[in-house]
Amino acid sequence: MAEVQRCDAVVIGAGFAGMYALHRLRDDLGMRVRVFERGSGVGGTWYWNRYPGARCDVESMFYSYSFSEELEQEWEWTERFPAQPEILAYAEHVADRFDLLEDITFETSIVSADFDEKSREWTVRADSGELVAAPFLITAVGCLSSSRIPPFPGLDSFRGQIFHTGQWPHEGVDFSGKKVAVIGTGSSGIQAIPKIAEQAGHLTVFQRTPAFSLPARNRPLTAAEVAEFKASYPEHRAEARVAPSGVPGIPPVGSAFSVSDERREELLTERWIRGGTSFLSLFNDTSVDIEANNLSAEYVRERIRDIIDDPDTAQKLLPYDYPIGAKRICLDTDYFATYNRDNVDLVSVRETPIEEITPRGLRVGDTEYEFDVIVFATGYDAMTGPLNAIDIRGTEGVLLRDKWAAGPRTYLGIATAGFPNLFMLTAPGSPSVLVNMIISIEQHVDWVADLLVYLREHGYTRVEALLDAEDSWVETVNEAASHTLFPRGNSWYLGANIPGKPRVFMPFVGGAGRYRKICDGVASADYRGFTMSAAADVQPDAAEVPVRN
Ligand code: N01
Repeated sequence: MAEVQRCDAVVIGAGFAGMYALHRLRDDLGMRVRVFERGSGVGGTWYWNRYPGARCDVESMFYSYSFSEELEQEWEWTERFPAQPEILAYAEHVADRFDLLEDITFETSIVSADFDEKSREWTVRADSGELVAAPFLITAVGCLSSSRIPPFPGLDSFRGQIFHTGQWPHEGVDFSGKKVAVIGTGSSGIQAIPKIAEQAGHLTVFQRTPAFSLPARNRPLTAAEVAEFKASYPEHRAEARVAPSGVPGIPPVGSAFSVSDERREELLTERWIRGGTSFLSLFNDTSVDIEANNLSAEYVRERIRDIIDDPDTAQKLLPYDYPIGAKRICLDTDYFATYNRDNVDLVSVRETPIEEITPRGLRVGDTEYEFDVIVFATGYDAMTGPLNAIDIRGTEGVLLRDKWAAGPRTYLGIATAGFPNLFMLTAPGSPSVLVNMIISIEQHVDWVADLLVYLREHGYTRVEALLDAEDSWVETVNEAASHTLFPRGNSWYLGANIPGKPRVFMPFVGGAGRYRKICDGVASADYRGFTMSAAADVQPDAAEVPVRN
């Protein structure tokens, strides 16, 4: 039996959430923290997603930590939307600058975590066999970190190379002269396809559902605009923290029906030319009214028809299956134009799915396609996948994944009843993936840090979400989504991309600003909805008496 190491908090994951949690808890609260990370470096999503074209769709100046003025002043972003290598370099810089590496154990996955009611400690077990006990467990496992290759028959038989965009080899992939397949046309596929097409001998894209994609219009940032931005960083950050999307935007002009057809076309064109996701927030009813939504959707379809030379290919690429924005909007650079290249073909697998992977390629109906390389851009078991992959056992030995068998249940998207002293950063029930992730992460970590200080000041050693508070929050999250068009897309937000996964809309759609207010309100009401107690409150073998709710 391995010896149990002890510390004050265990953090799982060294992406942006885990790194900031380590810094706050260790450097501001003086806690002894151990972080475990399955990769060999920091950066999370940006460590794994090294596929060609990988780029963030939140602008650089906002997709960065705000906790350190020195950091935000010294780091130089070079492009409007940061590319993966630059974001990874930034994460590595943060790790060095704040001496994070010494407390992170790399290439180590946590396989189980058990809460012991007597000692009020979590004991985590790593795949290395190491055991660590700590009063607090913080998961920073990411929302999109369980990559998924559909279980096609014959997968193992393929004689060429297979890659998933979310597990890209560090040394890169040379597609020169090769026959390449890309399966999947979500954000990852849409970014990778133009880059792969530039290099490959021939590229065949297998598309099941055509996606809405907007031009990113990425460009280098000028020194003058960076300097101007940095001069008023505090104001920009303050705005970002309360903005619905975690990025300050231009306020909507009103309903899509409040302007004439000509004016609407003009406004949509302005946003299309501007690039980025602000196209979707032009009108205040795009995400809630299907008729209004269809006006923006049709504008995008028209642009696709304009761009694609071959009418049959254009027809296949037109997205009609869901309202624009109901699945995560994609941003691209030359995605649609790529289908005008001679070395690119599009195969729709909507009616006739991919039946099997063969030794030479893959088969759709009676047709076998031959490839040297197959790239799976087939997405993730989102949000719950990374948490459910760990055997997390709360009180009475209940497994988190069993508690969540019919869908995730949390209080505020951060805690769950029956799992004391567990904080799940950007978990289901929080805005997370619907807003600027760095804003979500900083808000969660700061909120948890404040709660830990509160516990310490009051001598409490145990904190747990109350079931009533959790039920009511789950209702709030469902209710918020039900007023939008989000449930009409078969998205990973809903778990709809995984056969058999419960169909539950997981993120909170109320926006970053509103959510922050709710969390702050809970904190200032002495953490309403949580029960807390001191160790001395518990008599041996007596039921614990909650001292607060
Ligand atoms: O994954 P996805 P992703 N046969 O799930 C298809 C973030 N991200 O990695 O739509 C054939 O969106 C599937 O088809 P369908 C961002 O939040 C951000 O692209 O289910 N096809 C779909 O086309 C994003 O939303 C950035 O019918 C199959 C694709 O695979 C999230 O990550 C960049 C199939 C999966 O799309 C996930 O994006 C990249 C099958 N059996 C990612 N199974 C930026 O910041 C699945 N598909 C810009």
